[in-house]
Amino acid sequence: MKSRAAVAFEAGKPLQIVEIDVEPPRKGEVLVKITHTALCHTDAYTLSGVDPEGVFPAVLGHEGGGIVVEVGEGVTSVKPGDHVIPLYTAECGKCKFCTSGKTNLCSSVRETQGKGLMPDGTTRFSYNGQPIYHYMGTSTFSEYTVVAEVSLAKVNPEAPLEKVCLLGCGVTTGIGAVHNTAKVKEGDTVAVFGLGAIGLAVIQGAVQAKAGRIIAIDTNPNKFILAKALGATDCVNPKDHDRPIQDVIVEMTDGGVDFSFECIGNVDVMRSALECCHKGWGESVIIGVAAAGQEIRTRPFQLVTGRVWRGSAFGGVKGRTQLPGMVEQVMAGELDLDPYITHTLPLERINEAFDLMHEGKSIRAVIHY
Ligand code: NAD
Ligand code: AHE
Ligand code: ZN
Repeated sequence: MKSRAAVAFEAGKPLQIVEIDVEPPRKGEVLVKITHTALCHTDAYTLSGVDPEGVFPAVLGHEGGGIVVEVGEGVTSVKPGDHVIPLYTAECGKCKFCTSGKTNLCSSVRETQGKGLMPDGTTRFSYNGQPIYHYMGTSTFSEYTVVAEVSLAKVNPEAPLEKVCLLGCGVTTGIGAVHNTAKVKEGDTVAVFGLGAIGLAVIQGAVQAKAGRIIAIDTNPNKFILAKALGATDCVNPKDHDRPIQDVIVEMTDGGVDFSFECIGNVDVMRSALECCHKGWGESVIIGVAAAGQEIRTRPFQLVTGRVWRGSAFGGVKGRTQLPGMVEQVMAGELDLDPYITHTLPLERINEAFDLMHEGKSIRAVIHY
């Protein structure tokens, strides 16, 4: 079939809106009509060319929602008409990782996913007879995409896909990192570095956990308005200080925070996030993605004296098990996604959405087909 898609033909170049060919789903695969997709900074990271797993030409996009059109052989958990959120972190329920009870990092399709291929090692997309690669197992920048069954969360069909598509990455990642990775408790002090969708979702999660103090840090002061509205108690701009930001936070908090979250992808900020943690127990969670070749540094004494460095992927959330419940929270008014949606644009204007992100003017731009 034909599908409108925004294709990344080359690293560092704008996407091109073209009509691609999409093959039917094979065994264990599902054809999904994407109705909405948002952009995440990770899409921009891969498009920039520094992602070691970035292959071109590709259909990017990993924060979407849609409707099942057709299922391949053996698919039993979804059927045509079901509403779904594609998952870049699959959940097969059977692999060593899924059965460990320790992680959400399912291994079932991860290897081929990282090469831009479906689990059988081939691609379902082509343009003028040339193969186009998949991305993160989701490729939501195509109106029709093929996704592995294990990479689909079936959600309430009454839920607004133009909003719950955000649960495909950013909001789930931030909220999940607070509850599943850090396990923030009532009264804890939290520092959040970077106030895009991920950092704002960390704030929302910290409020849910009844954190005592939530310190929001960004070099763009325009981000403080929403951070405060979502529950940040203090806002700090590193540009307002002529000493390391970790020193400022340590002074503000009588020795450091209980938890910090790096939501930027900047290895220098990752160091600040670790070093603003309290001696003896403070924990820092890296969420931001930094390119291959980048390395984190700190004096080992920081760890010897009790600080802990962790990382979090998709907020530690098991998508097929947990996303339906998060969608219900949205339906019940317990989780508000509206503040994140700063722009809504048709697919044809997706490059403007990337510009808005780079200019720091958007939190999430939702693209509709
Ligand atoms: P974003 O671009 O919308 O937000 C980043 C924010 O960081 C912006 O507000 C920017 O002003 C701020 N910032 C930039 N440099 C700064 C600095 N030196 N000090 C303080 N603030 C600074 O990005 P996003 O979509 O929210 O994504 C954030 C990061 O999280 C990206 O690296 C993305 O790839 C990553 N990410 C990781 C996961 C995961 O599962 N680990 C999931 C989603 C996104
Ligand atoms: N290909 C990238 C991977 C970067 C990365 O860490 N991705 C996050 C999700 S970012 C979503 O916006 C993740 O889940 N990582 C775990 C995984 O299995 O990929 C690179 O830099 O190599
Ligand atoms: Zn993302």
